[in-house]
Amino acid sequence: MAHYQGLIHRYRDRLPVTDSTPIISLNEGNTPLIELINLPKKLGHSGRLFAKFEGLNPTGSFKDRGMTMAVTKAVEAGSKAIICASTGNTSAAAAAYAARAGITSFVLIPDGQIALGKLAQAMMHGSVVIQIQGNFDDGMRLVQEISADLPIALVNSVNPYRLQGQKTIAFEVIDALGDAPDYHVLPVGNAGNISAHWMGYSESICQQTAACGLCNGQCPYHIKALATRRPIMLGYQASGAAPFLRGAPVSHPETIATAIRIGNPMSWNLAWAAVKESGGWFDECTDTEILEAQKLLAQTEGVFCEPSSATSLAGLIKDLKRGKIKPDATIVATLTGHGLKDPDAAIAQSAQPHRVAAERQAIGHLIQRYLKGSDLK
Ligand code: AN7
Repeated sequence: MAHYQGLIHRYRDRLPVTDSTPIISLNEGNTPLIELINLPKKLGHSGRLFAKFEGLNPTGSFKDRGMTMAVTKAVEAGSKAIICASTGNTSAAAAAYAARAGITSFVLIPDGQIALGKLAQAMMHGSVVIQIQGNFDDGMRLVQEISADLPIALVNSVNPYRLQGQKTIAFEVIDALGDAPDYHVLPVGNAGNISAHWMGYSESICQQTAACGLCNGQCPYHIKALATRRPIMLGYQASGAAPFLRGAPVSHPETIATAIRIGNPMSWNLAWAAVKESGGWFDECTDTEILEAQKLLAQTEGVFCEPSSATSLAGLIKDLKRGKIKPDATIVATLTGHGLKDPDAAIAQSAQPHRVAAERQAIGHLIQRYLKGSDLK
């Protein structure tokens, strides 16, 4: 089997690169599509439910897909430095890919509002970490101004190469399932990812839709097409940071899911187009619902994602209960980041460790109480 060398290598015929493009990669992509087996039963869902676990990318989030493209193109264009605003994961990815490329990265993060693992990554990879007394939206405005004045490449998702890289998630899902699922659900913050998913799915179907029905699937376009259809796209936001539900930017976004604590999404129009063209919708989840979904997934399936990522599952659970999604549908949920990114969120909501003497008897007693199914369980 050929050595997997990252998503640009794998999908280069569908990405804006040439043979001379210097590819900056950490072998990102090719993440597992894990079929959930216990949750569907619990939720009364007879169809198949898959988690596309993006937490298993090199820096632990889907941002690596976009960053390999953005940094590759920045280096190709001769940039010696990159800059981004971030709620954490973009800065971790920017820091790592800049290190790989041997260039400088500047990251603007909201003071005290990013998960510990992400901060550790940006610092460890040698990024210039700038904590601003403001939120992500303030940072976004600032990096746009700064990158317009200075010779620094902006690598937020307003950089079109970011979405180019991120669209490959749709290719992988189609490769794994043989076609698009019925529904694709994901969390929405700055809204680049839902836009990129839709781009990937749209590029995978027959491009000659006007001719459809005339060729019996035999025309060159149909033969080239990788999927026969596109999924219905469902985008879920945290209630305190839900501009797509309010119909306008939110000036003081608040949520425990700090990755999606964003009030003024950059890909507003693209995300609306994805949802409308696909026949989908946006909805919102409370912080309580998000954390419950995170824990449910961790404890029933063994999959540990960060709170923001669990928003996709929290929304899905609500829509399944309400009967808005067909009970036999094939569903893919993108789990955007790894649970290890945010240890504080996990520890705060879990059963705390037992503190006992380092003695066999004390530990034996404790274990016996669990085995008897006492109130501890
Ligand atoms: C885990 O890192 O915006 O809707 O600056 O880290 O494409 O913004 C992160 C976003 C979902 C939302 N899940 O994706 C950043 C940043 C996780 C995230 C999102 C983010 P978009």
